[in-house]
Formats: sequence, structure tokens, C-alpha cells
Amino acid sequence: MKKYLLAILFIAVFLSGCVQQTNEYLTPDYVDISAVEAKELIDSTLDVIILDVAPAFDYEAGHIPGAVNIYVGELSSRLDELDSSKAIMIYCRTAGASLQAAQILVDAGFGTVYRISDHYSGWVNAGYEVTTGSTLGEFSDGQDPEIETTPGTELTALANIVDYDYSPSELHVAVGTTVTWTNEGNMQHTVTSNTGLFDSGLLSNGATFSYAFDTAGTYDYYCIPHPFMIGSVVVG
Ligand SMILES: [Cu+2]
Repeated sequence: MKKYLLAILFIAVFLSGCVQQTNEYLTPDYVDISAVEAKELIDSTLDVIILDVAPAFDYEAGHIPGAVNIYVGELSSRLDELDSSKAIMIYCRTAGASLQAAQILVDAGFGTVYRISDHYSGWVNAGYEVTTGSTLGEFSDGQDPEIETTPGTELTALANIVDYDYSPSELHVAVGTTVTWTNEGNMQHTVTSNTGLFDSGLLSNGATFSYAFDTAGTYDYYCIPHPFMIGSVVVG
């Protein structure tokens, strides 16, 4: 009996060694997808975080609409900005950065990690929409010390309206933040509070609408001409 237990112990140790090695070298726990598959996923899943791991200047030159930017070199120290309960989709301009980022997230316990294996260029080549500029404030969810500990500073956050979508669909901001939406689509859209708190009126291409969120809470909104377009601002 004792011999039997020892054998099991030996096999268990042997197996765990194997599994570890497999994870590290052979079987990544993230899923490689093409840009086309990524687009389908984004269109079908409301709750996927799109993460661009390029340096800020690359991101600002052009990125997937709704993507947030955390440079791969800072990712390990900024994991608390990402909701690990959500699916997350990583991409970059090169394989090295996205592979590294995917592994960091898997190692940190993120359950659903996708990597766009043909990179940002795959998205561009497929003819999908891109956005330029920074997204200052998209991730100012109150945890960002730079924003939280600077009293008297005007807090702003930017959101985009593309045709039939708000980007990001869920925006997290600190109390006191003024959110400005810009209609980057060609259709006319509105930003209309579900509770009547604010209403942008019809916004043509390039038009903006701002609202200051001074009270913590979740503010749902929609587009009057396209009521299936929904978004929310989470304040606090
Ligand atoms: Cu609309």
C-alpha cells in the first residue's frame, strides 16, 4: 500500500512538471484569432475589452475603435485597470509585443484572452474602421492616482460615437468628470439619458456633446434614432 502511494506521488510530481512545461512552451492559454474574427467577436460581444499594447504614439496614430491603451512594458504594473472577469482582446503591431502581453494576462489569471494574430495591420487591411488620438480618461476609473489626487483639476474623458456604436460602450470615470462625445460616424446620432438627465439632440458628423457627471452612479444612455445603440457612464 505504501509503495502504491509513493508511486502515485511520483506520478503526480512528474505530471505537474510536465503541465508546467507545456503551459510555458507549447500550449498558450490564450486564443489566437484573426482580425476578421476579432471584428465578429467585437460586434457580437458587448463585454470584450480591446487592449492595444503599443506605445502611446503608435496607438494615437491609429487604433481599433474602443480599444484602450496600456503599453506592454507597463502592463504588469497596470493590471488593476483591467476587469479580469471580462474577455480581453490583445493586439499590437508586432508579434513580440502581443505574445508577451497575452502571456502576462494569462499568468495573472485572466480567464479569456484573445490575441489578434495578424495584428493591427490585419484590421486595417480588412478595411475596418480605425480611430486616432488619445483616450485620456477612458480608464480614469477613480483608481488612477494622477487623476484622483489632483484636486481642482478639471477632469475630462472622451468618448466616440461611430455609426451604430458608442465607443467605449461602458466608460468608467471619476466623480466630477466631464465626458465629451464626438460623433465620428456619418449618420446622425444622439446621446440621450435613459432617465431624461441629458440629451445631446441630433449630432452630425464631427459634432460633440459634453456632460459633467458630479454624482457617483451608473448613467445609461441611448440613441433616439437608433435605440439599439446603448452605452453607459459609470461614475465613482
Ligand atoms: Cu444613432
